[in-house]
Amino acid sequence: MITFIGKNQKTILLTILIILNAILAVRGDDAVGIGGEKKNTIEIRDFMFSPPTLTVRAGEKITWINRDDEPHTVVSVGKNFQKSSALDTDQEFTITAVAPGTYEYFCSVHPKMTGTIVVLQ
Ligand SMILES: [Cu+2]
Repeated sequence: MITFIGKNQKTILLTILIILNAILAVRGDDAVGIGGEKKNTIEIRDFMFSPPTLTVRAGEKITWINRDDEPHTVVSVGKNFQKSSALDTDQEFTITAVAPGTYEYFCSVHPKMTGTIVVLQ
């Protein structure tokens, strides 16, 4: 037997999905995209990395996005990951977390801007 989903039910389902996604997004580090892919985003705003410390699991991706009008970079203190180019406004930079550990990074244009990535097993 085939069950049809009415237009209204579809709208309700979609609304629930959007609300669920918003709730998860508020939690910050565990936001799940529509495709179910986990997204770890660090916003660069007002010369700060937000959140300043991000915890992820090995294998996950981390994306920085620059919301300032100034260019910023993402550079690993211990050269543990590839550094970004100078990111312009709304430009993104993504790495994949591989080895568990704690990784400090900074902005080479403004070295007082620092952040930490914690990669769990
Ligand atoms: Cu900067």
